Amino acid sequence: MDAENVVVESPVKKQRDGEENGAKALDVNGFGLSSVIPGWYSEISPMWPGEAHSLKVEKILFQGKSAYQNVMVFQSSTYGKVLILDGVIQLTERDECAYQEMISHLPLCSIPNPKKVLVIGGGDGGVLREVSRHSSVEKIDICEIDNMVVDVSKQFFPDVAVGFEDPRVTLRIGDGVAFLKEVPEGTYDAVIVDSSDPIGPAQELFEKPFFESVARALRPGGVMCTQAESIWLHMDIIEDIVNNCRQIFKGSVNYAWTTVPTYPSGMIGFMLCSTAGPVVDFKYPVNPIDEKECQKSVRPLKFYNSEIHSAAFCLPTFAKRKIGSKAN
Ligand code: SPM
Repeated sequence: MDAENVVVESPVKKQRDGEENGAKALDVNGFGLSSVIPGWYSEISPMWPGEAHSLKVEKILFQGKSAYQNVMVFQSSTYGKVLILDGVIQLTERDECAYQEMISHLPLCSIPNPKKVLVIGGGDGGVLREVSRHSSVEKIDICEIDNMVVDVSKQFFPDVAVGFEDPRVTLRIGDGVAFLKEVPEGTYDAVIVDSSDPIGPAQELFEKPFFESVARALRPGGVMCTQAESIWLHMDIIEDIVNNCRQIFKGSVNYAWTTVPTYPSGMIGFMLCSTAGPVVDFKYPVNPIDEKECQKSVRPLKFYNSEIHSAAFCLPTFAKRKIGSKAN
């Protein structure tokens, strides 16, 4: 497939900008024209109205439709291969480290000796790759709803999907919400929720009943880390998440963030919470990753280190005013 104009509209169930539908948001000049440059992929969605990050497309490698979403992979000219779900960039080969390493090591380096870890979503395998670096971990369960994401990642992103090769990993294809309801109370030391945005198949992963199930599945002093959107774009969503987590998790509740150049606004946040029990101070990692352990792994860390761990919890003033007072 040659690179032509690539515009994929996101199916949005929950409008947050008052537009009636995605098409209206695309009609930027009254003539039904979008601001797409031929041969470029532009990420246009009512979730980030008025802006669209673009990447030059060298070649479209895969386009498919699963039972849940549209799946696309293309070769970009500057960020390597790119995985798109329902028109939204999930990862690029160049900057995926900044997301996968942080969503995994922020929680796992915050508690001593994590042994049992659950990943919800994360079907590309990148979080598994990172969790596998921890030698204390004995069991890694993953529940991903969409088998096509797993297959496409194994085919096009071997350095990411390598996470599935660890013998400690058990993959279940299914609904993470339903899976968690069946998990015996207190099973996991850590639950990592690597979801897409709160539209389409991931919507329930941002709602209160889901966080209640996560808290139930954790042992006392266990930790959750979930994708928690951008302070530049989605303060309303973040405030909802913080309010819900504050009510449910009786230990610590903190927001951290990382830079991801190919995500809208160039950053994305994480909500880190712990259940009542041994105190977890997320800002100061008690379980640093051993350099030697990392060298044994598939590749050295590219982004995470103990300094950036603590720095990730420093918030700009406007965000501190909104969420800092509610978190701790
Ligand atoms: N393992 C990588 C999967 C990535 N999951 C999160 C993707 C989020 C994409 N949207 C970012 C929008 C930021 N507001």
